[in-house]
Parts: sequence; structure tokens; C-alpha cells
Amino acid sequence: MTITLNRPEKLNAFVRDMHGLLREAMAQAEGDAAIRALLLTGAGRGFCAGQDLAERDMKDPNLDLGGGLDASYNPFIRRLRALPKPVVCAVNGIAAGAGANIALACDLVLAARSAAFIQAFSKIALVPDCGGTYWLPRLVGLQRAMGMALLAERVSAEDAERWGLIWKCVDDAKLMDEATSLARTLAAGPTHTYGMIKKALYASSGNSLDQQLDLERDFQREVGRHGDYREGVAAFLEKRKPAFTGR
Ligand code: T3D
Repeated sequence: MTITLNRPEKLNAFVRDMHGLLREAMAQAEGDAAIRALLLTGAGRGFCAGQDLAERDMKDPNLDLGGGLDASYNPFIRRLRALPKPVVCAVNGIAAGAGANIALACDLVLAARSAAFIQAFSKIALVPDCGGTYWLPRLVGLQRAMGMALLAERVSAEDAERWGLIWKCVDDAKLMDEATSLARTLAAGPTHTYGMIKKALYASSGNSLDQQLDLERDFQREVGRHGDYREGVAAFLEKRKPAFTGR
């Protein structure tokens, strides 16, 4: 299933309606067992420029940006991370502010060579949100995370790949083919196991080695009882491609 952020004239900056549509799309991705991978991308020349800055009422003395995060962005980020299916992000152009951090919330991020990532927040005196302060230091180390957040400079897709911020930078013309092919490959994989791999990796930074070894034991016990494991081993021994069902 592909979700395309579609407000190209404003670089897909988020307005309220988009959150409603995203909620519906996520519910479909979560509920339909036939959907075994998700691809997120943007229409036009940008991926997403974050929150639409014209949408907030700057005269409102009770303006509560935290409330907005609680109501819309944060549930989306949580759902992306918790989705027990792989999420591929194809960053087709600029990813700024919340747009950058939504991309980084995805499991595998491909970016067009012309794309760039900007932690634009400090330019308007905000702190990075949508998980930025959580995964930036984990992905690129504290110094680069700090530079990105304080300076709000463009990080090119090539640097993003070199720094380990994203999986891969690809030529613009090849982005959608590569991302679609990656999502299709994942959709034919052992979906249940992929869900467990996500859970294990995302749990690891909060766990000690002992906790993580226990978690791996428990997860291996569970996936070892799944039909996809039997199919994987049978296919290996019979020298054929496995036909995983993911269920
Ligand atoms: O409010 C809350 O809920 C708090 C949460 C905040 C989360 C956030 O995301 S805060 C960060 C918000 N985003 C930004 O600050 C980025 C603002 N945009 C830019 O800095 C630049 O547009 C870019 C560097 C991303 C791209 O620059 P460029 O030169 O390629 O494009 P442009 O000409 O600036 O933008 C094209 C159009 O999109 C333009 O509209 P126009 O003049 O043609 O009618 C521009 O105003 C519009 N646009 C781009 N970003 C936003 C936006 N309009 C509203 N909000 C935006 N974020």
C-alpha cells in the first residue's frame, strides 16, 4: 500500500485534513492482512515541509502546540513505529521539520539524490518534534544531531546516507522504482517475523544486553512456531524460493 502526501503546491506541508486522511490510511494498513508493507512518499517536488505554518492562529493567547502534537503527529509516529509490517519511505524532495522526522520514523528510508533533510524547527524558534530528538542522536550521534537541530541546515541525501541517517540515496529517476521494488520484496517476506524484528530493534536502545537477549529468546520462540519459519527452512533445503504467507 502506498500513501502519498498530496499537497504539492505547499511542499506537502501538513494541514488538519491531511491528518484525518492519514489516520484512515493507517487504519487500513493496520487492519488489512493483505497489506504486508507500506510505502510513504510525497507528490511533486517535495516530500513534506512539516506543519503548515499558516494554519496556526498566532494571535491566539492559548495556542497550544503540544496539544496539536498529542492529537495528530504523535499518534501517527507511534502507529508507524508499531505497525507490525515494514514501512519504506521514499523521500522524493525536501523533507523539513516534522516532514524530516516523519521520514526518519519509517523503517527504511530511501531518498532521491536531489532531496535534503532540514531540522527546520530552530529557524522558527521551535524544538525538533515527531521523534527528532529521539532518533537523531541514535542515528547520527550527538554531535551531528546537535548540529542539525541548532543550525537547521540542509543535509543532502548523499550526506544523509553517509551519516547513517537513511538507508540509501538513489538517482532521482530511479527513486520510485527502487522504493516500490523494495516495498514489494518486503511485502513478499515473512511479515510476522518482520514485525518482531522491528519490535526487537526499536526496543534495543532502552534495554540492557541481558534484557535484549531475553527478548530475542522470547521472540525466537514465537517465530519458531510460525509457518513462515518452516517454509523458510523447507525452501532452503529444497533449493527453491520460499513462499511466505506472513500470517
Ligand atoms: O504547529 C505545530 O503543530 C508545531 C509543530 C511543528 C512541526 C513542524 O514541522 S515545525 C517546522 C515547519 N516547517 C518549516 O519551518 C519549513 C518551512 N519551509 C521552508 O523552510 C522552505 O519552504 C523549504 C526549505 C522547506 C523549501 O524551500 P523552497 O525554496 O524549496 O520552497 P518554498 O518556495 O519556500 O516553498 C514552496 C511553497 O510552499 C511556498 O508557497 P508559495 O509562496 O509558493 O505559495 C511556501 O510558502 C510553501 N511552504 C513551504 N513550507 C511551508 C509552506 N507553507 C506553509 N507551511 C510550511 N511549512
